[in-house]
Amino acid sequence: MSKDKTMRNSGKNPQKKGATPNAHSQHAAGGELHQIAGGEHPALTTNQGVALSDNQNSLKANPRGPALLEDFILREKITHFDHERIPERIVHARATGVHGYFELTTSLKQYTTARILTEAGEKTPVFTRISTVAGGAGSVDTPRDVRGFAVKFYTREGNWDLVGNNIPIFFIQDAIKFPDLIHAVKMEPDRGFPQSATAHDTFWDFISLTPESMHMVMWIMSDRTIPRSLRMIEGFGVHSFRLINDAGESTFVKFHWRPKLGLQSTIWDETVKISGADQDFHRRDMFEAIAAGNFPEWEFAVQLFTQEEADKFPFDHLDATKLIPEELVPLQVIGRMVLDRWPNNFFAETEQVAYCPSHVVPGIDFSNDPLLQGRLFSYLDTQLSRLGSPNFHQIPVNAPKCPFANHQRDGHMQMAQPAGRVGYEPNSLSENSPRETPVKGFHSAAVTETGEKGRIRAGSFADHYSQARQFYLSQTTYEQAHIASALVFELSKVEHVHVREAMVGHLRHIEADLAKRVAAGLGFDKMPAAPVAAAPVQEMEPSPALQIIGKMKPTLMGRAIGILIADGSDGAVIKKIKKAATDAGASVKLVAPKVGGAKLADGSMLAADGQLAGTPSVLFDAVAVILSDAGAKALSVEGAAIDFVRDAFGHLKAIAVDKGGQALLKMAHVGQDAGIVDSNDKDAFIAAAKTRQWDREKSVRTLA
Ligand code: HDE
Repeated sequence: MSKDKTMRNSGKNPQKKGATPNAHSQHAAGGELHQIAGGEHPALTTNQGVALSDNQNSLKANPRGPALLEDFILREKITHFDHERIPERIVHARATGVHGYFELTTSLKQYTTARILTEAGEKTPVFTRISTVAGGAGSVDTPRDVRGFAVKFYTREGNWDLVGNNIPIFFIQDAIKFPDLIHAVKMEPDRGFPQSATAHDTFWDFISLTPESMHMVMWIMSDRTIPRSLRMIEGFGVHSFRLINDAGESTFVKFHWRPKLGLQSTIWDETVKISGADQDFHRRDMFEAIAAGNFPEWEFAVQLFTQEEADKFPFDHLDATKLIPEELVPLQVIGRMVLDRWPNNFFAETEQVAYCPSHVVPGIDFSNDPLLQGRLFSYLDTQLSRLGSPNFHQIPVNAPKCPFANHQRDGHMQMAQPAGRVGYEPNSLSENSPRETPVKGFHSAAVTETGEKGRIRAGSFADHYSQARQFYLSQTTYEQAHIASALVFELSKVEHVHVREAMVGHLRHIEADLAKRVAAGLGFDKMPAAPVAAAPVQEMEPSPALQIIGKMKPTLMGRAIGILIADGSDGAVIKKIKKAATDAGASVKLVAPKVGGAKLADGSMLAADGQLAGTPSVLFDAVAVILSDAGAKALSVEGAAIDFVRDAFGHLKAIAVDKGGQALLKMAHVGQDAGIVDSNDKDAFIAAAKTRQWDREKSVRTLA
């Protein structure tokens, strides 16, 4: 074949019968040409609707010659590609977004006019985006980090965005500190790392100089920041908001989301290994759950309180570093959210969705929390730079689902085509142009503001340690140990000794034993000095609702069980365990040295769901190891098999074993305890799998 003789259409990709039509083709102009292409599918066109004859070869002066500038098809395609990325969010770049609905179960009619909170039984569509904070869009799902929990309610009275986190408080009290906080936590600017971890000098330097962060430090060092699944985290609106009723009276409110599957976290060593085994661990978990019809669900609850009640709190509810303990103001469950539809397109929806705390509806209003007040500015501003136009509300995921109309006009990427001469209000020229709604339109709470103008931090914001202490003392001993160990881990990554010392100094105000444990873990031979506290530390009642372990649910719903098998395994035992786990609500995966499966004792082949080296036990909540004696022997020299059982044990998981499984445990030097269960006793295994073997932990690692 001569060099110049080329195959013009090589690489053509015939579309399969019944394949999903390309949604983009809906926008292509109709016409004969577009229908005839290939007979069954729409024509591939340029963005101007011109059908392409060849999508494999650019236009060249001759078959081996230079490309021609005239190739408008190549230029259009490459130019569009070059501009595919938009600036990622400065924070919360990495996320998972899902559609669903909110259903009100109890009316708050006496407190608010907001229809979404008054019509029990009514369903409102939502789009929920759960994110990490510090890492970029391509970072892993599982760093130790706060999770953003943002919900856009498409209500009949306009969009309401509740842009919260999975922790009910925040690092700082005033929005003016936010850029400093974020510059400290993000990758260090000279070296470009770490990408998504808090365990580095600049973060802890800033924190150690910011006593108001100490309560948040307790939360982020707890296992709340290493969740097992996005379906197993709580969400909080954080700030106090106001509800306003039809008499114009306002009541303060805090918003809470509580997961139906209960809270659950991972063990730090497990988290570290998950990051390697599956960078998309949380996104995949959500995707698979939705695909399987296991729709995640949260209760929606409120804490309601008046100004008079707030005046009696031993803290200021306008200070976002404080929470209102459930024991002080109980939660009232008023609704639920179900997430049931994965987006069609990640970029169009999860990336382009634009949340703004300033998006509220009539009947909901803001408090004076200075952090919230700053956020009311920041989000609209950031959407303008991220999405490039004040018309970002026209992007389908952002557009209200109720009618909206005003006289705002033009701008980049204007999609609307308003007709007529009138683009202003008031006017007398247009009968049906939009007008004000004096009574039912948005009204702010009628509050009187007095006092001295200035850059002043309220004295009522001065207590930085009492709730940090309350949080620590409310934890189980296991959780306290995890907090102490996390602090030792994080501060061990800090090069500057004076920063480590300053942090331990703060801990002395929080709890003496915690300070001692961390100091010992860091190898200090004497206790660093405690800084002067701006307000005396108050002794507050412990709040068990702040625990994770106390909020775990004994269930296998939403959990995953891995069964390790090999050639010679007993099929009947595998089947029994699999059925028991599936009946209890778990998803089950078979793991074998080869993904093609294992040849069972009876000679039949059983396909595996995962290959051993790529499917470690960190991906499961409990495991079973079902092996023949020969299978156990063969696996005893496989590092991945040894790690499988050692990690399952080290991460406090239940392990069901038959005789061969027990042999592998022995060869891996894994001990025995109540969490190691005979595979014949399926009930014992299911019961053990519903929890973690907390007592085991002291036998597998030194906790600070
Ligand atoms: Fe945000 N935050 N934030 N934040 N935040 C953003 O807005 C900001 C704060 C939260 O899934 C940005 O659209 C300031 C508290 C979530 O798209 C930006 C302050 C809480 C998300 C911004 C805070 C949050 C963001 C970046 C201090 C919990 C992701 C991209 C006053 C209540 C939303 C964007 C999504 C995102 C600013 C503090 C939650 C820059 C100035 C407190 C869940 O506007």
